[in-house]
Amino acid sequence: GISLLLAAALTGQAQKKTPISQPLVSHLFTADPSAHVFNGKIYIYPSHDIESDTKRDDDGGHFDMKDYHVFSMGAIDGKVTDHGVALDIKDVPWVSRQLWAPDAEFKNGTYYLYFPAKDKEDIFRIGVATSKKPEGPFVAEKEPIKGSYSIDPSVFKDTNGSYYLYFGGIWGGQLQRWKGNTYLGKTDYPKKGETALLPRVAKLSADMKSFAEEVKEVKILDENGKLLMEDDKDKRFFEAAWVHKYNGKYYFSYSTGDTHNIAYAVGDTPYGPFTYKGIVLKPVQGWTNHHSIVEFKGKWYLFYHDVQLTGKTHLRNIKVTELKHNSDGSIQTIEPYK
Ligand code: FUB
Repeated sequence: GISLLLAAALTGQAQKKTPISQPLVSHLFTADPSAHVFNGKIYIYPSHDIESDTKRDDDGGHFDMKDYHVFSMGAIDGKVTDHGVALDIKDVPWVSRQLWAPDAEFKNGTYYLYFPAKDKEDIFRIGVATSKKPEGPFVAEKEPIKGSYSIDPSVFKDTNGSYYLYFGGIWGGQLQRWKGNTYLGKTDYPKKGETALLPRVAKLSADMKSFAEEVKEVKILDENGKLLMEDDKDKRFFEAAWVHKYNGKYYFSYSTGDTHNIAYAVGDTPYGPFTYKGIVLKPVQGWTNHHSIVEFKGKWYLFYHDVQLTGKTHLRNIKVTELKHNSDGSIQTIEPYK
C-alpha cells in the first residue's frame, strides 16, 4: 500500500480507482442517463457524447453533441439494447448546436422526449419531440417550448397524473442570464453573501408540449429553513435536476457542479420547498456528475456516469448501481469507487 502510493506520487501517476460498477455500453460514449420504466423494461435517455473539433471552454463548448440514442434493458444486469438514432440535430429546425441532457415521459399512447439545445441566437431552450414508441424515432416540434430556457429538463409524473418539467443549469447552462423568467442578455451571478440561483419548475399542459403555468423557482432550504447561499458551493443547485417520490415525499436531487456532488433535498409537494438532506453520489471521475433515480421490480437504482472508458471529461459512459433509502427516508450516500 504505502510503497505503491509513494511510487505513484514519485511518478506523478494518478491512483487507479476501482469503480463499483462497469459502463453499460462501450460502443458509444454516453452521459446524463435519464431512466424510466415503460412496458416492464428500463429505457435510458442519455446524452450521446462525441469527439469534435470544438475547443474546450468554461461554457462546455466541447460538449458538442449532435444526436440521441435510446437504450433499453429487461433486467439490471441484462443485455443493453441500443435502438439507434432517436433524434438527429439536423431534424430540429430551431437548433444550432449542443444537444445536452434529455429526458422522456409517456402519456396516452405517446412518448415525449424533452431536450435542451442552443437556438440560432446561441440561447439554450428546451425542445420536445414525440413518438409512438419509447425508443423513437422522435419527431421534434418546430419551435422550442414557449417560455423555456436553460438546460437539463427532467419530467416527473406525479401519482395523481400531473406532469411537471424541472430544468436549469448555471455556467454553461446559462441560468445566470435569467432573472425570474426574463432574459437579462448578460451574466448576473449572485455575489458573496447572496442566495444561490434556483432551478425552475412548471406543470405541463394536457398536450405535454407547453407550460400550463408561469415557470416558478424551486426553493432549496437549509435545515433552518433558509435558502441555500451562493457560498454553500458543496450544497447549492448547479444542474441535473431530478425528482422521485418515495413514501409520499418528493425528493429533488441535483448536481452541485463545481463541487461535483449529487445532492438531494426533500419536500411535501412537487413545487417544494425542498430541505437539503445530504449527498446521493460523491464525485465521479470527470468534471460532470449527472444522474437519475428509478424504481424497478421493487428496488431503487441510481443511473449515473463517469469517464472510466476515456479519462476525458466530455467522453463519458453511463452506469447503474442500487440506491437505498433508510427507514427514516434518508438516502444512503454512494461512494462510486469504494
Ligand atoms: O452533457 C452536457 C451537460 O453536462 C449536461 O447537460 C450537464 O448536466 C452536464 O452533465
